[in-house]
Amino acid sequence: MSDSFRCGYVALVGTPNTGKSTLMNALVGEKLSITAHRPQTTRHQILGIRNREDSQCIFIDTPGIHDDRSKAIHRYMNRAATSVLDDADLVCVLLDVRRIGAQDEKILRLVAKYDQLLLVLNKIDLVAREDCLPVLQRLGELLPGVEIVPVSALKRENLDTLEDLIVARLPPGRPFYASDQLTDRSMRFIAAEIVREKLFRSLDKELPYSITVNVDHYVEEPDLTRIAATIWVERKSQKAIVIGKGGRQLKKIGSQARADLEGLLQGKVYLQLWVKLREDWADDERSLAAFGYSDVEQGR
Ligand SMILES: Nc1nc2c(ncn2[C@@H]2O[C@H](COP(=O)(O)OP(=O)(O)OP(=O)(O)O)[C@@H](O)[C@H]2O)c(=O)[nH]1
Ligand SMILES: [Mg+2]
Repeated sequence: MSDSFRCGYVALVGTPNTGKSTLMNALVGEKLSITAHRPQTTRHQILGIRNREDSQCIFIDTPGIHDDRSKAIHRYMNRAATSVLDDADLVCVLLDVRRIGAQDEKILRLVAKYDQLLLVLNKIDLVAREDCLPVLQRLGELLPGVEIVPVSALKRENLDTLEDLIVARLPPGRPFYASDQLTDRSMRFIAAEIVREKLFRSLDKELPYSITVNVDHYVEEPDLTRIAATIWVERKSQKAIVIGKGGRQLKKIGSQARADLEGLLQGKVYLQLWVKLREDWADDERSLAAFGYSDVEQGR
C-alpha cells in the first residue's frame, strides 16, 4: 500500500428525497440503502464503503433532515442525520437542483462552519443546462468559496469527477475496513429494509410512515436462505390494507422483496411475511428501541 493512500468518512446529508441513498448506492456500486419517490425513506445511518487502489471512502447515508418533530421517530431520524457531521472527514450536502427551499438553506447554514464541505447539486438530468446556472450562482452567494458539483446520481452523470474530488479531500491513512467489506450493516438489516422499500413504493399516503419491519429469523441453508419478517403497523385498520384483498398486496410485496434478495444473495430465498399491530410504535421510545431505532446502535 502506498504512502499516498487516503481513507475517511464522508457524510451524505440533506433534506428528504434529494437522492442521498441513490448517490451512495451509485458510488459504492451495490444497492445497500433503499430508495423511493417519497420523502423520509431512510431512517438510519448506513455505511457504504468504496474501495479503490488509492483510497477507501466510507460514505454515511443519513435520513433527510426535516422540521417534523411530532413523533419520537422523527426526532431519532434527525439525530441520526446531524450526529454524523462532527465526526466526518468531509460533509457532502445533497441538493435537488429543481427546488432549494428554506429547509435546504437551514442545512447550509448548519454546515457552513465545516472546512471540508462539498455541495452536490443532484438531479441535473431533470433540468435544462441553462437552468442550473442561477442555482449555482445562488449557492455561491449563500456559501462563498464552497465547491459545487452538479451530478445525476440516477443517470450516473459526473460521478467520476465527484468521486475524484471526494478522494482528494480525504486525509492520508490506512483503510479502516477490509477491502471486501461494503457496509457495516448485516444482511438481516438489509433484508428488513428491502421489505420496507417495497411497502414504501406500493402503499399510498401516510401508511408507509406507520410501518416498520423486523427480521425474526434469518437462516442460511446450503441452497436456500430462509427469512421470516414481521411488518409492524400502528393501527388495526392498517393491517387489512397491508394484507390487501385475499392477501394480494402482501403477496406482491413478498415476491418483489424476494426477487431483490435473491439478486443480492445470488441464491434462492424463502421469505415469510407477517403483519402485526403495535399501537403507536413510532411515538413510543420503548418500541423504537425494540425495533432498532436507538442512538446506541444495535444489531448493525
Ligand atoms: N431524475 C432523477 N431522480 C433521482 C436522482 N437521484 C435520485 N432520484 C430519485 O429521487 C427519489 C429519492 O431518492 P432517494 O435516494 O431515496 O433520496 P434520499 O435523499 O435518500 O431520500 P430520504 O431517504 O427520504 O431522505 C427516488 O425516486 C430516486 O429515484 C437523479 O439524479 N435524477
Ligand atoms: Mg435515503
